Parts: sequence; C-alpha cells; structure tokens
Amino acid sequence: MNNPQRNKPLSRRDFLKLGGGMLGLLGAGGLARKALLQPVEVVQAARSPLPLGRVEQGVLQQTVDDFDLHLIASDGWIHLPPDKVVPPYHPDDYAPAGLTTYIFGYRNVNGFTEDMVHSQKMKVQLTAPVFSIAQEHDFKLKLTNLGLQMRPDLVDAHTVHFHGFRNAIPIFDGEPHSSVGVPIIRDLTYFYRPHHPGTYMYHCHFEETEHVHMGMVGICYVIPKLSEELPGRKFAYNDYDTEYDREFVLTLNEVWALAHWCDSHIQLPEWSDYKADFHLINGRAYPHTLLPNAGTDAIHGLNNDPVTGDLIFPDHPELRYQPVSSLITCEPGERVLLRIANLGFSQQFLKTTGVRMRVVGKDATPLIKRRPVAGQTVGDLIADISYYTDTVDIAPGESRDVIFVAPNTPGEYMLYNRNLRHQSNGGHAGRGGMMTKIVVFPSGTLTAQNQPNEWCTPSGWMPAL
Ligand SMILES: [Cu+2]
Repeated sequence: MNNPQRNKPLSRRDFLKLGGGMLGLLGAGGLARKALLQPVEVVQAARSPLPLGRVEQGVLQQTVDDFDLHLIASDGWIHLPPDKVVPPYHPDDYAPAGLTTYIFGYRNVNGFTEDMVHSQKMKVQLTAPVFSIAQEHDFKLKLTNLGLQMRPDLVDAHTVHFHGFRNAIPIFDGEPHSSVGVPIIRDLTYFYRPHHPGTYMYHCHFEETEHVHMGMVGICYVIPKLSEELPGRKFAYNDYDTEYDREFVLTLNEVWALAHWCDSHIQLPEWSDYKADFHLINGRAYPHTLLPNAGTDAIHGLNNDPVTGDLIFPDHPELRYQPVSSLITCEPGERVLLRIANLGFSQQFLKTTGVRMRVVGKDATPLIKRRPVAGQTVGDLIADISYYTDTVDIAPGESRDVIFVAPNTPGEYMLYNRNLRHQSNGGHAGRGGMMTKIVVFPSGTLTAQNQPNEWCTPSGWMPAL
C-alpha cells in the first residue's frame, strides 16, 4: 500500500514504455510461452534441524520458527483391552510390554528443544492433539515428519488436512495429490485464517486409507467472534442459543487389529475386508474412556515429562499414549457442548439414557440460520433447523455440535453406541468400545472448566470401572 510506484497514475510516457515492452514480449512469444511452462517454486518444505551431533555437516536451511502449534508425525504403540482377543493380531507380538497396537500419529511438541522434538519418534498419541483457532485470527501450524521407526522401508510423507475448512488454498490443504506432503525430516508450516466457527477435524491425507486408519486423526475447532466479544462466556457459533458452560471433544474412530498388525509386520491388508475390532472415543475403549486425562493438561501437551517431553500417565502407564479422557462431568442445569467428529470408516449412533440433546451444528455449519447484518455479530433469525434427539447419528468425515442441559438429578448417565457390536472390545464378552458416561455432580462441587475435556470432579472421586 505504501509503494509510491503502485499509486502513481500511469503517464503517457509510461504507457508508451509499456507498449514497447508488450511488443518485445510478442516478438519473444515463443520464449515467453516456454517460460510460462516452466515450473515455478511456490513453496518448499524446509529441512528440519537434525538432532544435535549430526548438525556439523554444512549449513542448515533456516526453518520457520514462527508458529502457534508444532506437531510431529511419526509412529508408536497404544493399549487396547483386553489382552487376548484376536490372536495373532491382538495383542501385536511386536508390541512393547503393556502395549498392544501399532499406530501412526501426531504429537504436540510446542516449546520442545530440538533434541526433545526428535526423541518423539515412536511416541505419538491417539487421538491427535486438540487445537482451536479464534475466528478471523491467523494460525500457523508447523508439521515435522520424523519418519516411521518400525518401518524404515516406508518413505511416506505426512500432512495436516483441515477437513471441512472452506476454500482452503491448495498448498495449505494438506491434500498431497494436488499439492505437497511433508517428507521425512522436513517441516511445513500451514497457515489458516478461519472465517466460519464450528467443530472441524484434521487428519493426514497421505496414503489416507492407511494413515487415517492407523490413527492420524483429531479434532480442531474454530471459536466464534461472539465468545471473543463477550469475555467469560462461551458459544459454539455466533448465536446466543449456542452458549455453553463446559465442552468436551469426542473423536470417534476404529481399529481393525489385522491392518495395524500388517503395518508393523511389513504386510498389506486387503482393505475391502475391513472389519473393525475396536470402536474408540478419543483413542480409548470403554471402560478406559472414563479414566482421567493423562496429566493435568494432556490435550495441550503440557503434562509431559519436563526432561524428555514424553507423555506420562503414572497411574496407567499402558494408556500414556492415549491421553484424552471422554468422561463428561457437569452440574445440574449447566449447558454442556459435545464436539463430536467421526474419523473412522463406519456410521456411528451415540445415544444417551434420559438426557435430551440438541444438535445445533453439523459439519461446522450452524443449524440455527441467521442472515448477516452489517455491524452485528449475531444476524437476524431466518430458520431454526436445530433438533432435539437422544441419539446422534454421525457418518465418517462428519462432525456434530450437540448441547444438552445437565439433568437436575445428580447421577450417572450413559453415552453409548446403540450398535451393540460397537460396544465390544474385539468381540470379547462384556461391555467395551464406544461408550462413556455423563456424570452430574451436586451443584457447587465442581470447579469451572478452563480447557475442553478438563477432568472437573470433586477431589478424590474416581469412576468405578
Ligand atoms: Cu501420514
């Protein structure tokens, strides 16, 4: 804007100069056409700094250190109960002690030293770290590909695909067939400025049938302007009707044990034989869904071992790589927002016992429709197609924003998949799979919630597993 050249009106002399230039171009038409066909470098993944001790060779390219969130992509192991259900695929015979299932995934490495970042190979989590962006704010997400330790033969890139993000610039869309992936030991910093609030999801889009199923899935959401304008109050959309007191993200996905075993054993599954053995919420199967977050702020990655940066969960070390709880805690009369995304391959039906839910958003689109009004964040009501239900149906790749008012009677209410086959762990007898609880505590016993899925319970309270 301050460039004087650009603002100067075109003089007659300039015009003639321009004409001459155009003639010259026409003369060199063949050359110009050739030049236009030359590939132009738009973006290049920067070389990631190597672990200390391997830096002495040459000068490293400067990496982008201006970012809001730094994720790594790599592989790792998780624990799914019980220990013996689908021999020989579960537990995987290569699994380290206490763990059962090989995965690909992400880790939040914000604030890590280079050494700590590179030590996170083989320590990824299921599901991926949750992040949120305020509407109309810029957000830079740096992704570093650390490679797959179990599979040095695979030279797979990874990406972050912000699923449902409207009008994404291809280069930041993370869809490698039309743009780029991030090769091993490279970084790419994605840039977003979201205009539409709501619950989204992200996943790796490289070899996506495999990488999505292997666990590179998580929730991200866009906080509406209204929440920023009214500090201390929280809304799902720019609509007073979507106000809430507490929020919980529930990422749904599945594990087909054979496919995960194949990846650790250098085999290829036949994807048309797909048959999930485990149906998970936030990477855990019931009853583990009820256990706390692995640390005080597992979602934002601040609970890590201060020296190594590794995820820790002292009470349940087998679940250290599945840090996010699905227990929903609230007090009578509180408004609770569930942000649900399905990144598995099957349709799911989440049902509550005796809690009326209102679906206010679908695929990051409000169901209470408002016409924009200049100078107003909340527009005029056009139509309200939100609906009340006790069962939320959700197909793969879809999201729902669901608000319920906590019942007046303290107690436990189940939230479960009404497909009974999805309530089993590996076909084993007993309850499992995609199931958690809404626990309503007496008024005045819980602290306010600061982060989504924060485990707010009276001190000393633990669920009966
Ligand atoms: Cu990937």
